[in-house]
Amino acid sequence: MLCMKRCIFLVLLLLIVSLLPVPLCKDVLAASGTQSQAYSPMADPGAKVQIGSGYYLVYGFDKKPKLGTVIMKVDIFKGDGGKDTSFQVKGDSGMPSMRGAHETGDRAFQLSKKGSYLLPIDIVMPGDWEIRLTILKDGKVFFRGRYNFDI
Ligand SMILES: [Cu+2]
Repeated sequence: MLCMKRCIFLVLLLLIVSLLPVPLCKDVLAASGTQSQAYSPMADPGAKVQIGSGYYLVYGFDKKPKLGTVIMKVDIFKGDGGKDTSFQVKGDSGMPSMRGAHETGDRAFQLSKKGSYLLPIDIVMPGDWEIRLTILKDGKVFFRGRYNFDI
């Protein structure tokens, strides 16, 4: 009888131990936030990108991205055409082929007087680049999109 109890205890313990690492790994991956899959590819600079019912954004750069610093600009519009500045915009950038080497982590775009969201992006070497946008409304993620380009 004692042995039976011990066996059941051991089986339960094994089950718990074998199940634990899976959710832990998923949490760590989700927290790193650098997985491209979570970000949908966006249309090219200058084009309308739908970001949810009734809203779209248009993004661009102060010059064609090249080595050095470029300023990224994001304008968010309500369906009727007016700018909406009630969002929070964050940007992460890096090279997909060198994951983790140049990632800046999410940085906040600054709202300009003209109602545009601005963020300097440092392109530090030639190759494949990715900018990942996160748009929040009332502190909740509203949209995630990425722009991939080569320098
Ligand atoms: Cu690199």
